[in-house]
Amino acid sequence: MPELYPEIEPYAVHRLAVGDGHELHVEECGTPNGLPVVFLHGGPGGGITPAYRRFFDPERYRVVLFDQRGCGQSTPFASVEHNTTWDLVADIERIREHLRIEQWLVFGGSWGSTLALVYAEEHPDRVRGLVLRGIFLLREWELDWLYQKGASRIFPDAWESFLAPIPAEERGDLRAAYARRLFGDDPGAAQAAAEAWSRWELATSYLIPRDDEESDEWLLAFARIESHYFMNGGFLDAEHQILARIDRIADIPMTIVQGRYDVVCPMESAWELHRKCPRSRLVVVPDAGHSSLEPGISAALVAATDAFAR
Ligand code: STX
Repeated sequence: MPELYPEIEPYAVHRLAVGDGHELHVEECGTPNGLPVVFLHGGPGGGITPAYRRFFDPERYRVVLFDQRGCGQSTPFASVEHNTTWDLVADIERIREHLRIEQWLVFGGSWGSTLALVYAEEHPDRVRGLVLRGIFLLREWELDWLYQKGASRIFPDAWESFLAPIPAEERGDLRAAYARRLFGDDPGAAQAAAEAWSRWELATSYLIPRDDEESDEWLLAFARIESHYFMNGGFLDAEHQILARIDRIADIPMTIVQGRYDVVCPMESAWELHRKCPRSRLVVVPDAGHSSLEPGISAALVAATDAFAR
């Protein structure tokens, strides 16, 4: 993938106890005295992978990546106890303070864009800039689009597999039907539900289909944590919270990268955010869907972080 920087290993790895029994896996890559950036992954529950280190020039950036509560190498695994948007915002601050960083660039896609915006609105003085991709504002229509009716019309084949674990009489509220299985007392049913849930999202993430090889553990954590957040409106105080508070971050430089054919997070949200932030720059990638690892999206993200570093 020439559009990304070369693979690198972290120069430091931390385990940070953040309270409530949670411990976070935190990595630092690149240059210790470089420009600090924090990477916020998707899902919630998606975790980080080595490819995510490659959006940043390792000679110019000090890159901080971490697995959010309950996923990746953070523990306890797949836990949704004490796991809310506000816990994650507090964790980002704990990481920043632990690493003695005053201000940083905040980089996030999909759910990572949601969390980046909530964090920036709570702590605008800590944010030097925002690079956001596949904008997700966690409103009811965005959840319905992906998990009830909308994306289903574009991917009717994959949708059949998403519906399969749920009997017809429960399909009026698919998120609730899934939550009952993901958090019920039948581990086999929970794992089967997790697979169907997570594979639906992977199937809809790419313009050109890819085969993702995800472990059973990854499928379970991703589905459980997403379900928990989406059954609770992302723990936001109001459905339209992010846009209602957008004036708090009006002066922060923002680049938005959006795939034209993003079916997971349709471009309407990116457009609304751009319209509400007159100083933001919107880069629409004409031949891409949702994933940050699609070539056009990766190239636009690297161009955005390069521009911030200059
Ligand atoms: N979830 C959107 C999201 O953040 C509604 C997301 N979608 N797919 C992903 O994340 C992975 C790339 C982690 C699979």
